[in-house]
Amino acid sequence: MTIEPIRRALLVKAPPAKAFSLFTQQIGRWWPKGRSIGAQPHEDIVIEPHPGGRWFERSADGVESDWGRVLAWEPPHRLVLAWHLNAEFKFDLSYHTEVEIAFEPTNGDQSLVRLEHRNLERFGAAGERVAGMLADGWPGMMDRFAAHANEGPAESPAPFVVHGIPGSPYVRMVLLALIEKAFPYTFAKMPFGGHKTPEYLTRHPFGRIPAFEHDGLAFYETQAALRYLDRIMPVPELTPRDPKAEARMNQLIGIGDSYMMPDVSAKISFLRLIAPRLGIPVDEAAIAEALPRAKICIGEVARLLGGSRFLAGEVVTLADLMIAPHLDYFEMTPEGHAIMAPHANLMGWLGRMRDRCSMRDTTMERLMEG
Ligand SMILES: N[C@@H](CCC(=O)N[C@@H](CS)C(=O)NCC(=O)O)C(=O)O
Repeated sequence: MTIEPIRRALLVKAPPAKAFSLFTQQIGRWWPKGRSIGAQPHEDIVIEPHPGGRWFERSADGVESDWGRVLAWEPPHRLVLAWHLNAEFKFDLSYHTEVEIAFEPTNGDQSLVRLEHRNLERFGAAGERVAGMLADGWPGMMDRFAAHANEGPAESPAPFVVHGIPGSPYVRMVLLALIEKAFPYTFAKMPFGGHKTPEYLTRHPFGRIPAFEHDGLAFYETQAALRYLDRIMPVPELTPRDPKAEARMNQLIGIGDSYMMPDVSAKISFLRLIAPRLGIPVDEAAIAEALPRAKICIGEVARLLGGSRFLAGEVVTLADLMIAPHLDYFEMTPEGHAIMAPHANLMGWLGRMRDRCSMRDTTMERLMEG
């Protein structure tokens, strides 16, 4: 027997990135007090921002009561939660129904937010009864969320502006961080060559991209932007708390900036992927000259990754966001593919990174479209 999922769709006056962030980071504020499972009303409700993360409430006396786990964390489009509450609304890992929330852009900076609570037959004999309770409960919850999103909470951040050119790995690194954090942003796209105009050189006297503006601050240097974003929007945390993992992250960021950029990206990827689009002749000697150093870069990143899921451990950090754009493009070149393919661990990591919404939304083609 299957039971029809509970579905609810509504419009909120916020683009998907903001709606996603309000849903996940402020759930403790819009979820009604007293409609939770702990002995005391909740003080906060937390959805940890990564697959496998906990979904739980915390009461004023610090007691945490689990609700479920994060199955998919794909800001700004999709969130899937495992609801591990049984028919009596008690945490029980043997009960597993799924709640999916999708955020789609609509006209005029609004989002269509669709919720589906499915697999209700897994409640067994209690399925119809629980489905009835959920069918009564979810609309009110979603209305509360919409009211919260539509009020435009005072602390809604000013949008972060990125000036740059589609296809630049460094521009992509910042866009990745913004999307991972569901932070509102504007991509001020320039044509190729725009970074050498007198107007742009006032933003970035070295004539590199990207350059940034946020809330009265104008600056450049990608690491500075990523570290700034990680301070002003600490969820999800992209800097490990463990000093050794942080050292590993910083080492990889250094490898990216000092060794990978000049040989892998500025030479091989640029000449193979960008130069032909711009009618720039491909300097084969420059590629051949860069290859031995590119091999060292790849060997080192693969060695440091080892058996971990991500570059500085089991969760994504700034290192992943700063290396993935270099290696996504490099792997598309024949030389890059040949160097990377033998490193199964690195290819597995690249696959995990390419599966993320942030990577899919920032391909050269996607950025050129918008
Ligand atoms: N250190 C800079 C590096 C930025 C950079 O090298 N950007 C490249 C594009 S990915 C660029 O501007 N290249 C154009 C040029 O060098 O003229 C940062 O971290 O932002």
